[in-house]
Amino acid sequence: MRILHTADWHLGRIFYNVHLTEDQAHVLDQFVTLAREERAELIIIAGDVFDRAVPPPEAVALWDETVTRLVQETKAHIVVIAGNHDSAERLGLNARLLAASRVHLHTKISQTPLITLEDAHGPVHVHPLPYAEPVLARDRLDKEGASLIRTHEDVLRQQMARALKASAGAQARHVAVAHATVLGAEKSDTERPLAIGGAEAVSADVFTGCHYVALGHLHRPQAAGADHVRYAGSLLKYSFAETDHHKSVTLVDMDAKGACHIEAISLTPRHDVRCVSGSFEELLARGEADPAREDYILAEITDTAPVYNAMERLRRVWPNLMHVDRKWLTEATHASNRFDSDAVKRLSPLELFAGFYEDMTGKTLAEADRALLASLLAEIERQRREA
Ligand SMILES: [Mn+2]
Repeated sequence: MRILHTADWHLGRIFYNVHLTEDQAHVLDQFVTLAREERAELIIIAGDVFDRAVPPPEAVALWDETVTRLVQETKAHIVVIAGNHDSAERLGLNARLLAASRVHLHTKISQTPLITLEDAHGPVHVHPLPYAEPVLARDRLDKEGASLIRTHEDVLRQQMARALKASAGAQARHVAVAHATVLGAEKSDTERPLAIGGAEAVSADVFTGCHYVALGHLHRPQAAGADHVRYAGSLLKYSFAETDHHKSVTLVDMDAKGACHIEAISLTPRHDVRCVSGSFEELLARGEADPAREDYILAEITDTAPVYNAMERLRRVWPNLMHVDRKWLTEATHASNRFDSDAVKRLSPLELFAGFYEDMTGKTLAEADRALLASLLAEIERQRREA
């Protein structure tokens, strides 16, 4: 069976005030072409289809267009699960009707986690395991409280047990689809944490008995513990923490016994996401010579002297400059944290401001400015008392 595995589309994502819908449409067009040309039999989207529970209309339209094209232009079954960013109810709209059109939307944990497909070698059992909070899973799967579900791993163990029970006795190949943090994989700061302090991590052995595990949630394409337990990674680079990722989708050829040949295939984004660092003058020159000036750029300026209007001036060379970091300012801010909080509380607003001014400019606040500030603070205090 030929499987095309992707995840974390985050349709409707806004990146520094830029709606990424056109960027997403650009790679999804390539994705549909790839699915058609590679003759995928099973297309898996492993959660976080949308970036938000209530996605903007243009994101919904892009989803509608892409799913319709996948159905019309391929013969594949399309299996979709909900991730932690998706609304189970909204993503699951018309799920029972769409199943007849080869679109299998598994967004609710109460759905039976089994779709049985056939290829030339026999059946393949696909187990979609949508994301659910432990407290919700306990309510839906464990009403009598017979087995306590406390962690994300407990949820997935319970989901896998139901999946294997539903396909009991079948000597078949199994594919699981899940949205989770599986041990042995590397996070990238962009994924919204599922729980505090590592409690979200799931051992890969919950998927024992599966021949391929199609994962979503972590944005870097990678294997988790074993080659056949794999994150496809996100559709695009969704933060400046992901600049070194090689985004791809995963093409899997599963043989008669369930052994998988795995290949990562890159799609070409409309804009790359990059960081550049140097003095303001260096960056201006580098931008002039940049063959990819339309990319999404974060610029770190190393100058210590103030640079007037850096953002606007750098945008003349990089029109999609998203943010300017001033290295010295960031470091100065860290240095100013040397005040412990008790000491800060004992300082008057005037002393606090004078300290801040000195940290930022390297100069002491002039006596005239100090007097002006004192009178302003007194006026604010007087108005506050009268209010
Ligand atoms: Mn996620």
